[in-house]
Amino acid sequence: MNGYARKRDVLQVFYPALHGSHAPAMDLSDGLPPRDHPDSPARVDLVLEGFARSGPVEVTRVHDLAEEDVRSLHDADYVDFLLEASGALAPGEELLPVSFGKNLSRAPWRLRPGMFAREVGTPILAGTPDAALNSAAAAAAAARWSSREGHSALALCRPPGHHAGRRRYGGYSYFNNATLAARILASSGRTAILDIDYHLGEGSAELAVPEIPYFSLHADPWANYPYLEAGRTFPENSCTLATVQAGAGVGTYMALLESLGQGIRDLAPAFLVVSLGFDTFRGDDIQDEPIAIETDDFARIGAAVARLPGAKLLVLEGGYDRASLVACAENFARGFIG
Ligand code: OKP
Ligand code: ZN
Repeated sequence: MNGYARKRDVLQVFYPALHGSHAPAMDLSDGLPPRDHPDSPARVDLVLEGFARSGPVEVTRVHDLAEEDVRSLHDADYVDFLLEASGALAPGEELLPVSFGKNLSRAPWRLRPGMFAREVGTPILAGTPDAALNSAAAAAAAARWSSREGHSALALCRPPGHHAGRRRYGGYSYFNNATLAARILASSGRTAILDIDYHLGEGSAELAVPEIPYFSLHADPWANYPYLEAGRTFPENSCTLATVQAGAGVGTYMALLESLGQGIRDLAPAFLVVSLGFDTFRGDDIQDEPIAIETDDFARIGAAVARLPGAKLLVLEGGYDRASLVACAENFARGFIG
């Protein structure tokens, strides 16, 4: 059985038509001078091109804004803030937090990012909420299709979502696309999330519930983004977290993935949401502690994911090295198809 588990091996792809309305210019989170923002709109088409090279795809362009779905996952004042703040911005203007962690609910909207933001790498622009709601809509549409058909699908979400918490944005994420997809799928059958982005999706971990457990393989989250504070914990009966040590090669990586996979096999889910990041690639400079995964290695990763139980809902997260994205995605898809 191949990864798509369809009679004709056509991959259903859900493409957020509005993602380009979020195009941040700079990422200030590593200090000055700012670097070009890694989450460029081009990423989506590069990943699509990689999948399309591996075999036939059927692309559905999604135009909706999943506001109702998103409001079922995130707090009302958080969603309201993003919509209100963006509505007041000039074209190209990027709103960033000025100070953090205060109760700023009565402050002017320009000071309110610090209530909800994790860092200064995730700006709000005029087009950000539309793009983020549309990204969530692509995940939701893929989940609804998958729950109806029982087959695997790909949601080309951008902006990503796995760092977004119930009332928190950061790590280029505003709404948690993968968790939303999982909640939708869970009404049709047992569902779990597997996160193989380079980074821990601490938003997904925070939102995990025992009925929809979260499994993640990631670089050390204290030494890499999301740079957890000492002592930070996650719901233990809902999260299985595994760390890839700095410098690890594909052998170590695959062994860790296999052992996480055992936990998923034990659950025998009908649906597996896969938070799929290509930023584990060796050349992706988002990594603070580089690991040695080559473009070819994504074929092994794709094959290992395909062997796990359940229809797979692939939800795009990271992957920023534009020169390698097509190859990483193509190899993943080839391995996944088998
Ligand atoms: C989002 B996703 C490293 C800076 C990291 C933020 C990374 C967000 C990653 N020096 N800045 O998980 O791919
Ligand atoms: Zn990442």
